[in-house]
Amino acid sequence: MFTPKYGWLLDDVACTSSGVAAYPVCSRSSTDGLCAVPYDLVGTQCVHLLPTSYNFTDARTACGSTGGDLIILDDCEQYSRVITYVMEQGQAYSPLGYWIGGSDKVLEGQWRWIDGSPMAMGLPYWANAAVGAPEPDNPGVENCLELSTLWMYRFSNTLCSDSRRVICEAQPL
Ligand SMILES: [Ca+2]
Ligand SMILES: [Ca+2]
Repeated sequence: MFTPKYGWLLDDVACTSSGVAAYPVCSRSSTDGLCAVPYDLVGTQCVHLLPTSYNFTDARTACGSTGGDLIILDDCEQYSRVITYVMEQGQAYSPLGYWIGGSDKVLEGQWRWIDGSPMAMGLPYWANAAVGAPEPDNPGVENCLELSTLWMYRFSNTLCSDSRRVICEAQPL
């Protein structure tokens, strides 16, 4: 039968009591797997949505000011988790899309992540609409990568000068 000793809801002992070896509720020593504010842990990545829109270059700078950079989505499971997170977080907004960390600015048609790694093309990442050309389209014109809300959060290239909301990624602590 439960009998509080100190008037608390749980029958615990004071943190200062002698003879108590370790009480996790009294101290927290590990931050493994957690993310620095304002980032949230989403699967294996620390993710943060910026509250306002920027062009692609300014989006990278804005992510940098929060300790990260544009997110890299090169794993399909993680891509799915982040989409779910964005849909949950972005309900109050009606954006056209979100910048993520890829472009073909260096060499037209050669899509790369901002860490220099090559990007997978086609499905399941890139949008392939029933009308018009599949993404990426408009060669030489659209050189920056967004998750398009018009295309169910699939990849689309668009003008780097366009204004989009932003998904930032930071390294876990
Ligand atoms: Ca291009
Ligand atoms: Ca496009």
